[in-house]
Amino acid sequence: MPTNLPPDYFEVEKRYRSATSAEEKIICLQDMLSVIPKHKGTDKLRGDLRRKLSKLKASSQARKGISKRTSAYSIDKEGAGLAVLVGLSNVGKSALLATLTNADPEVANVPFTTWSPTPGMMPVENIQVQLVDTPSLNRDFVESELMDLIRRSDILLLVVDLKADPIKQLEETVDILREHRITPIHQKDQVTEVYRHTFKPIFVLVNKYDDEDMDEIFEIFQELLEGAWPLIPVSASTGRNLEELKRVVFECLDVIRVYSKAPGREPDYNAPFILKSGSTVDDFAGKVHQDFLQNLKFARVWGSAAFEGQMVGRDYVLHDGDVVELRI
Ligand SMILES: Nc1nc2c(ncn2[C@@H]2O[C@H](COP(=O)(O)OP(=O)(O)O)[C@@H](O)[C@H]2O)c(=O)[nH]1
Ligand SMILES: [Mg+2]
Repeated sequence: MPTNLPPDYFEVEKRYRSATSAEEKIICLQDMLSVIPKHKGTDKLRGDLRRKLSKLKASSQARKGISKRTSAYSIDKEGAGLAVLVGLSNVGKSALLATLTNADPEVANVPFTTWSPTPGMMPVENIQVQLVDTPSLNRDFVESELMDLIRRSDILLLVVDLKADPIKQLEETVDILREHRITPIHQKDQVTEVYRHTFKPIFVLVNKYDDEDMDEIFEIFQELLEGAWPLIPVSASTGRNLEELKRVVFECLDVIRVYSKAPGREPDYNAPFILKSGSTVDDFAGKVHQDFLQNLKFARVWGSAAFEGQMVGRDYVLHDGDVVELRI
């Protein structure tokens, strides 16, 4: 690296390193090239940058040919929330998706078997949560679309392998995410430029916690981290602790299940409406049908109400498990 580069160059280079889209990278590379002084000492660097630039331009052109819809990453949100499995290779992301959902991803003891994201639906109590398996993170090649998917998610499940230096894996995974300004929500107060970051609830799934033989190793791992991370030890192979994982995911989504009921009829407990915690009768009416939202006179509530079938107004705050009869 030539030593006599102007400070502007390093500014742009920093932007380049944290750029997440090809377009952004192209702009940064062009800026870098424009601020580098042209002399013998910078020939090599300029050559490298030009090569990177033309490669990026070619691939972004090729991508523009395909419509955005066909991208494997344009996964439509379904169910009560979106949880994304991320981590280095071979930690068991695909194995977890396979045991937790109806999806059937390829699981293999070779690095980088998964090349595109695979969604599945994970039943949690009586709702479905969307779970997506992703290509293993690799510092040398991070797809911007993967980072976008992570930004769209409700929960990140960062998977590490308890049998293979989980501390190092955790650090490396977090570093890669941080390079893309994706920060765990519990570390928000450690960040100065808050507006530049996307904050996500992140849980560390400590996989391959197959049986009691792994308890001690897990305890050591836990002690070394000194409570800095919310950990959930699990095993995709034996199913150990997967119920706890589901419970945590459900709790983190911070949703309530509300059941609709027609006058004189029983509610359908298999088909809850999913609302954010703190939602009101009005929010519920909007989910059921626009007609209800516009013409609602009152509602009756069973569950959280002072007594069964109490009449409530539009701004009544609902609770998980409430049964609501909307009247127009
Ligand atoms: N012992 C054990 N092995 C596992 C577990 N989960 C996955 N594996 C193995 O780890 C390897 C990598 O799994 P895979 O799901 O493909 O990892 P990915 O690269 O993160 O998707 C495979 O050989 C799996 O059989 C687990 O809970 N316990
Ligand atoms: Mg995989």
